[in-house]
Amino acid sequence: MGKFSRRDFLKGSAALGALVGVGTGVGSSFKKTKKVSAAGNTKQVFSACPRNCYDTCSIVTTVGDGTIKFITGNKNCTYTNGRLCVKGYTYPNYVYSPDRVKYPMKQEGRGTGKWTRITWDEAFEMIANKIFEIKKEYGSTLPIALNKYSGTFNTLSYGIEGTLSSIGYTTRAQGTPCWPAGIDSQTFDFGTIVNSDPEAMIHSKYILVWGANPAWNSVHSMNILQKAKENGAKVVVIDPILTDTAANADEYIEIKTSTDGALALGMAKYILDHNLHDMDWMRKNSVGYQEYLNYLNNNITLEWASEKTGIPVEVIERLAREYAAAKPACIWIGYGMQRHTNGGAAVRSIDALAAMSGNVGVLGGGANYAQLDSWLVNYSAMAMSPPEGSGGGADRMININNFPAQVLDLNSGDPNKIPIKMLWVAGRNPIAQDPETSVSYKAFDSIDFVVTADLWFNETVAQSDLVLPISSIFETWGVHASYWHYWLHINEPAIDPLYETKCDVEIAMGLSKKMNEMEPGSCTYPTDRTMEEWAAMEISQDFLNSKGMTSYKDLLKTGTAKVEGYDAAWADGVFRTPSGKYEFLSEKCASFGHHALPVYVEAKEVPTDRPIRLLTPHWKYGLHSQFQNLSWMQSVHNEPFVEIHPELAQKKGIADGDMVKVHNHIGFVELRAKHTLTVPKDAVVIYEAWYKDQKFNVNYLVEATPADMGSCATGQAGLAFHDQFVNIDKL
Ligand SMILES: Nc1nc2c(c(=O)[nH]1)N[C@H]1C(S)=C(S)[C@@H](COP(=O)(O)OP(=O)(O)OC[C@H]3O[C@@H](n4cnc5c(=O)[nH]c(N)nc54)[C@H](O)[C@@H]3O)O[C@H]1N2
Ligand SMILES: Nc1nc2c(c(=O)[nH]1)N[C@H]1C(S)=C(S)[C@@H](COP(=O)(O)OP(=O)(O)OC[C@H]3O[C@@H](n4cnc5c(=O)[nH]c(N)nc54)[C@H](O)[C@@H]3O)O[C@H]1N2
Ligand SMILES: [Mo]
Repeated sequence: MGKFSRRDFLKGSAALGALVGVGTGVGSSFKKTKKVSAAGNTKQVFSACPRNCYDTCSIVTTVGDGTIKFITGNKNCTYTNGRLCVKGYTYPNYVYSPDRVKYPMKQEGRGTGKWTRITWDEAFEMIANKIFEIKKEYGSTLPIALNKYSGTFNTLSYGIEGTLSSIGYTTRAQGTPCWPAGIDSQTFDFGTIVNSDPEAMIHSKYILVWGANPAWNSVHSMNILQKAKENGAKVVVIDPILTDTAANADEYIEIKTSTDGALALGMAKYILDHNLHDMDWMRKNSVGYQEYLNYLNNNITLEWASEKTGIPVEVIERLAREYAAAKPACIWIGYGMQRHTNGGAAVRSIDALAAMSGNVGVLGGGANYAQLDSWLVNYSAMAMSPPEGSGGGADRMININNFPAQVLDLNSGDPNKIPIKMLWVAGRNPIAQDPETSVSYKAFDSIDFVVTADLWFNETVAQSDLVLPISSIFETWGVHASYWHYWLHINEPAIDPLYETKCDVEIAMGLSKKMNEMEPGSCTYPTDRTMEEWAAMEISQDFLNSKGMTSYKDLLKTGTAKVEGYDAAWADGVFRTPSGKYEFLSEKCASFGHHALPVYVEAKEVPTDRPIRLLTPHWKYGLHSQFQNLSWMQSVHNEPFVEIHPELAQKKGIADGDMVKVHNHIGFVELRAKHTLTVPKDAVVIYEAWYKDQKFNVNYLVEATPADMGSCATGQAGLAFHDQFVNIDKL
């Protein structure tokens, strides 16, 4: 058994241990697709989109004469349902983009753009020399850091983790910017995260989309919401922004940012007062319900909830009544709403609302946030152990959500601190995506040697000494799970790797081989396994057995198969908490310094010198820094903008289309203002979008403010991306 707990990398979650509860004995009932077409010399292979996205689509790729002809969604996966998103359909452009990193290259002076092509052998030798030098000087490999996150979630991209473990103990970025506060909440309440199969939302009669924007971030779920509506469900969106999801819903509730806990508690109070709660369910399945009901009785009023949230009392009452009366009613808890200093507490209040109203464990119900139960994979390429007697004793974890500041601290020259001398970046673009961009640049400057493995010359590559060219998913093998739906996909290479690109595991093996040539026995990572062999090792036997399959080759017939048993999460009433019940009162939560009950926690106070809230949610045409670097994007989206309510704009003398400066105590950006009634009057919205060949980066304005929760399940607190405050002035 390797030394990894999956928390080290998989969106940082530790709550993954229990891979139980997967339906067994379910016979395989796939449509057998004919894979090799008779027409001409084209063939079809199954691919999978590896991006960090709810939807994780299964793809059918048509290949002719060794090139990708076209791609489409795989119908065998009823979630993908034969369709891709606007970004996904551009994959052929992505693969054949002239902008790709084609060869290993070294840069003469970081940020100069003076790149010279080198051979793989030279690249591996440079890296190996640096590792040996560090080991000699420090007696351990702790000065080597790995910063890896979500550029790809192909489980076969976790390779460099294994190589680094095979040389000794190193420093790792731990945690996740996505969703940790909510994971902790659900860990305290349910024992871990398990959402009902999103496809089961068609059975809902009432759906609250609470702080999520699937119209942009999970487009395939919109299809399910639409079906639910056709079946008679009402869809209500709760968000400070009138999003495209809200525009497609039956009702939009504008809530004051970071007050969701008050709305959930207010609704629960109404339900309790009107005897609409499910006492039987609570008695049978939960602990601490009496304390929770007392808290509602003694502390919560509808007037208070209305004042906090800005939602009229009558509206809260009606929402509560409708939600409690519709059986079943489902809540989709988004990641956006928990990126706050009280986000974890808010999710606990929403969980409690679902539980007290009898909507947990029922088909079409749930407090659906995320899941990792379907990740029935072996992480074979990363599960390696350090050699006996490795110096350092254990890997050193530093917070991914405050990585630059922590690197600077270690590199401050304090003789008691082991510095970071070498950094390996893969599947990450920290200069673009991390908060406090100015600090990121300084942190990179303080590190001797930076290697980045990527497909593109992104902002982080620009700050590296060496770039290693990565092959796309169409050029390698993969096994892919989602954190939302329950399909497990296999990805077969569609074409040979272009140029001199390699996938992360091939790089891991190549480095191991080089190190052993130079110093025999210095790295125990395998050196000569094929990617197909790794793929064969990756899928768990339990999963194959449950589908009546014997090997990964069976999965290649359909490209995908569903993990069964999750139509209604927690239907068995067996929770993974210490008590085995749903915990309204959680001692574990208290042991992490929070209240044991799902109480209201005040929002972060608005600073008087920067009174305007900055929201930086995710953007429809990009996935973080990805896709937006491609030329096709320029025709639809080529200039950064800030959305501002006309009332606020008028106060500031800002006309629609004016250039403005958005600034605070840590930085500023200059961009064009767009008037819109869809944003709150006390906030401005800048999507965390990226622009080709432009220096614009909204994260110059974003401070590394921790969210309230995350350290229990992911090792580190989340990031309060949406508790940022700025000023705005006309330029
Ligand atoms: N202001 C603000 N900032 C945010 C957020 C926000 O809401 N607001 N959201 C945060 C969230 S939720 C997230 S998840 C992070 C995402 O931050 P990152 O994980 O850094 O995200 P990406 O830009 O998707 O991917 C990083 C890089 O991975 C590369 N890559 C793709 N495939 C591979 C591969 O197979 N191998 C290797 N080695 N590299 C590959 C891509 O080309 C890309 O350059 O951003 C966070 N940043
Ligand atoms: N197209 C596209 N799809 C993506 C991504 C992408 O970058 N682009 N990123 C992927 C990743 S890594 C992630 S983590 C997910 C993110 O998926 P989401 O969490 O859905 O993403 P966000 O857009 O950051 O936030 C969703 C909504 O939360 C709202 N929100 C913010 N604060 C509050 C609050 O206090 N209360 C309430 N009720 N709502 C609030 C925002 O206004 C926003 O509309 O999407 C994934 N899918
Ligand atoms: Mo994310």
